[in-house]
Amino acid sequence: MEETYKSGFVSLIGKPNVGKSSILNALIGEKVAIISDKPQTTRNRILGVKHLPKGQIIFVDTPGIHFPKHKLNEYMVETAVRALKDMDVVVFVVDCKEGLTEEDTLVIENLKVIEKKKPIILALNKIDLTTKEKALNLKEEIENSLKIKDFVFTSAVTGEGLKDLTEKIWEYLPEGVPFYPEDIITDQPESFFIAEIIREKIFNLTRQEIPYSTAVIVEKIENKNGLMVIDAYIFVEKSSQKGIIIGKEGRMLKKIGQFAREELERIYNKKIYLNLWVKVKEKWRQKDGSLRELGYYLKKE
Ligand SMILES: Nc1nc2c(ncn2[C@@H]2O[C@H](COP(=O)(O)OP(=O)(O)O)[C@@H](O)[C@H]2O)c(=O)[nH]1
Ligand SMILES: [Mg+2]
Repeated sequence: MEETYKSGFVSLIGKPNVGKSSILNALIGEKVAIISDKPQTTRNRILGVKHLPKGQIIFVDTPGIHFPKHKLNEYMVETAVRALKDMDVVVFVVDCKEGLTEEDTLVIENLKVIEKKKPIILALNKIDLTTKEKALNLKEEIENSLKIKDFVFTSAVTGEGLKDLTEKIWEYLPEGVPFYPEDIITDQPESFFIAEIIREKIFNLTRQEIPYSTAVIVEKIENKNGLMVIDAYIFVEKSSQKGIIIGKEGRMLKKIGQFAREELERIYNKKIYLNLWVKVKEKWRQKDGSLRELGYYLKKE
């Protein structure tokens, strides 16, 4: 019998830093979402389309579910929780090196609401860092409080289990039509993606409150004679942070710009000129108006 075409939405859900975005990129085979070794890197819903011969899996990467301290974090958690609705399959990602934490329990509470309605597949990620025995203990612990359909050991770093994960998702994917054309792997505008790459460099290069107090907006992209000219603003919450982002003799800003430019040149295969400015937007993480200006808002349901 000929296999019918399947398509559906699959969200990657979990606490911060378990490897959701890394799994998304590894599954798609291209960088769609930014990654860092710090929690709360992802702030928005990030879509990645995996095209298969007989179907399409539309992955929805989400911010980690955590206990929010700022309005920005409330937005992030709400974004993740909303991504549980209208999904065909949910992939619950845990870090099996770390084991079960309070934040995982918070994720489980949110998943309990949908456990009867939607198939949940558990991804025991970072399996390269621990033993399968430990990972299975974690799985059992989770199964005490949550109904899962299946599980898989994964490593976004070595690629272990990713094919397995795709096959398990496939089993639960409904019949459907393609939602996106073959050449589309994400729905993010170029300006958003470039801003994310810049934000990733800030996450990787700065410490403590700095990455969390930073937002990036790409104001202008101009393509001329094979050159891409980008104007972008980095927003921080106070002037002391502006000083840190700029750095001694402008060295930090230069480094952020250089790392972002180098990666963007590789991605777009073009020469890039990146203009960066740093601006203070007082306490932007706490203010509805500022969050909206920076693109962190949800439509009313
Ligand atoms: N060793 C190892 N590290 C991983 C794996 N998956 C993700 N990471 C690392 O974990 C950190 C958080 O990854 P990220 O994808 O940003 O997590 P997210 O917050 O859940 O999206 C990064 O430093 C990744 O390189 C994995 O399977 N094995
Ligand atoms: Mg992420």
